[in-house]
Amino acid sequence: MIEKNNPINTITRAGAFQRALIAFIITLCFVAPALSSDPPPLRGLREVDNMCVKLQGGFWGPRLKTASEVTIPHALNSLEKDGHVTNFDKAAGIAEGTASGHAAFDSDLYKALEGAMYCLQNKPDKALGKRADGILDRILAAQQKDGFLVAYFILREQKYRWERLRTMHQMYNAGHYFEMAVEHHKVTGETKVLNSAIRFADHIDGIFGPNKRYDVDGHQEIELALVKLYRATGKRKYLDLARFFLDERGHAHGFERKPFDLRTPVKTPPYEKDLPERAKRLRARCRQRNGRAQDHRPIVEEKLAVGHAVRAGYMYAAMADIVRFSDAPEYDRVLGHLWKDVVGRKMYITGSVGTAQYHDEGFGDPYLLPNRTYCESCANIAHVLWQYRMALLQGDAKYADVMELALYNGAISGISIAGNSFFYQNPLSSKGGRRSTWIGLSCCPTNLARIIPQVGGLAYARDKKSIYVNLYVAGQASIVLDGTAVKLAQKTDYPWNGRVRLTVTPPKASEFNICLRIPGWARGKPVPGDLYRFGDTNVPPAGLKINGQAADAAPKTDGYLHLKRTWKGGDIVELDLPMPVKRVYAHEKVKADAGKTALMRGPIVYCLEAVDHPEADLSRIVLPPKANLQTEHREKLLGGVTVIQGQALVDGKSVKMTAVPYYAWANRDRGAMEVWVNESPAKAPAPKKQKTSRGEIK
Ligand code: FUB
Ligand code: ZN
Repeated sequence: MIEKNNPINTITRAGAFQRALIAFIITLCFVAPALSSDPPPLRGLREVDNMCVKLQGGFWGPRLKTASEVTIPHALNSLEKDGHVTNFDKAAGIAEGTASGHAAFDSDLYKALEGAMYCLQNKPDKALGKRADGILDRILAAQQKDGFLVAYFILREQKYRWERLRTMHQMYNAGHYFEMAVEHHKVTGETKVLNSAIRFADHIDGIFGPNKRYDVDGHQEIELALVKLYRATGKRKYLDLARFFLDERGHAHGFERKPFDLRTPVKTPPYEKDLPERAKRLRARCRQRNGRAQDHRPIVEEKLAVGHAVRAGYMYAAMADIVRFSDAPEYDRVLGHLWKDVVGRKMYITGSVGTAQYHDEGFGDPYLLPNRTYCESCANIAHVLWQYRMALLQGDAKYADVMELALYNGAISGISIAGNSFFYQNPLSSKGGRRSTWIGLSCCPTNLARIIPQVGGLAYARDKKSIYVNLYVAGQASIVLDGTAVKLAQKTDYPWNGRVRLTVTPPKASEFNICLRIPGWARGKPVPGDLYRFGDTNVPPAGLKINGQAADAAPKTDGYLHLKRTWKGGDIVELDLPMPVKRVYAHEKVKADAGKTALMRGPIVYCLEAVDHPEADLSRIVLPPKANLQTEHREKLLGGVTVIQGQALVDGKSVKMTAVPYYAWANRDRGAMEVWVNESPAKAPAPKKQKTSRGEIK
């Protein structure tokens, strides 16, 4: 497999003397696909695809290298070992035996392959390309004549392919297949996988929809994937099907659409009548608790974020896409309520979500945010993907603020610095955690394998006349504005300091806007809303220079600094976002954080680890309000991090306190960890142990 479609790779390989030619190629690369099959949104901003961004050096460059050299190969090895790939061989009839694992096994493989595609978009890698291609051929061989492709059902329950949708993840598998297929097509230009995805999507479209069968999957994912498929093919029916699956939630589904009525009796489907009693009870509980799958009332009537946090995140992401690509003001309104509920009442300072209070891997009650919590890696990743789409939809920096917070903290805490071990849960307080090298239910490892290599695609946005810089990431981008490709190079050590140098190279001098996000933390707020606040809201103002001349760095009310001018090749923008250490306090209704503070610097949330405090019990450490805090960058620690140090107290005695980035915890000796630190000796009551659906959190 070759990465022939990647324009950035083309740029890198070519010599400087070819610049004019490259500009031409870039224009062709970007304008052609945009005109043929990627319909522009009706509202909001457009993406700058991962294909058009190359992250190099800085924070993400080494992480991308780890993703392609360690995480993806490790994931593929583990998936092969656990039978995810041989399931397809069996389904194709070239190996013997029945399906291994659970019904969602296919999706894990698709996510790891999707991660491989993002890696290839960033950098050609023959070996990885070849390996992925080999696996893809084995998947393709299993596809049924009518397009159906779920190994578990092909092997075990052909008759019941589209039954038990609440629990069996048929469409969840399909969605992950579509997402991967679209990325495969982008990077290879080949159509074999995309065509297979289209056949599967057409098969589904033939069964579900208005005047066909009215039903939905228990685990949302296919909705956002169908939007991607619509954009890759230009076929409107996939967008309509995505909308159908969203609109259909909350109705008494089955074979006809019923008006929403909570009292509608839940019937046991005939094929479940022979199940053992326990399984019957479980299924019934699943059906009754449809809030778990956001299926308890129609979306347009929803005001609160409830239920399984991964399903919610993917669903909200799809809703934002639907607003952008079709006319759906009612979804826009609902998204406004949901966003306020999550960001204003149900989110941790790490940007993580999902307390699993109701044993459903889901959202809990407002302000009930215990620090020994669940916060599944997948939920935090889904949250990033939702906020990314909100940023595109609304063009307001506050959404990218939350995306950044969740990305740098709650999402990447799920993976070790070495890239080969993973957390399923991401608590903010622990007696000692260790990431697992693999998890049989590998939704989280494979989600981590796909989120890191797609960070380039989250960094920018555009409209006809503006480039939006949402993430400060070292590397290059090629951004099409009104038919012209502008090259943008970023140099930065962000998030370790806030200095960013941008070199702007349009093919010829032209007028457009560059909109730089001035993060909330640089404007005195750790998050939009009042769930968390800085103790000291004064932040030194951002500095800005254009071609060495100081310029006004005040953002507009949308949180962006709008730089409108005639840009010419080699123009340089220097942004300086001062990054003092900040103490964060939670809203008084968050009882778990009463009397405590968290430390934040830039977008990074810190924690204390036992390994840095061998003499002290972390829960007894008190950081007095006036304690002086210093920072030091340590290149050799935890892959290179800035630590925060100061004098704290333990039982009245002074001790040295060292805080490290939360995402980097549990990469050294196993021991306790706390994000929230006491500010006074009066301790908050010990958090209650919580049981979750995946066992007890210690
Ligand atoms: O069910 C598929 C995935 O497994 C979910 O998204 C995770 O929460 C885990 O239950
Ligand atoms: Zn997961």
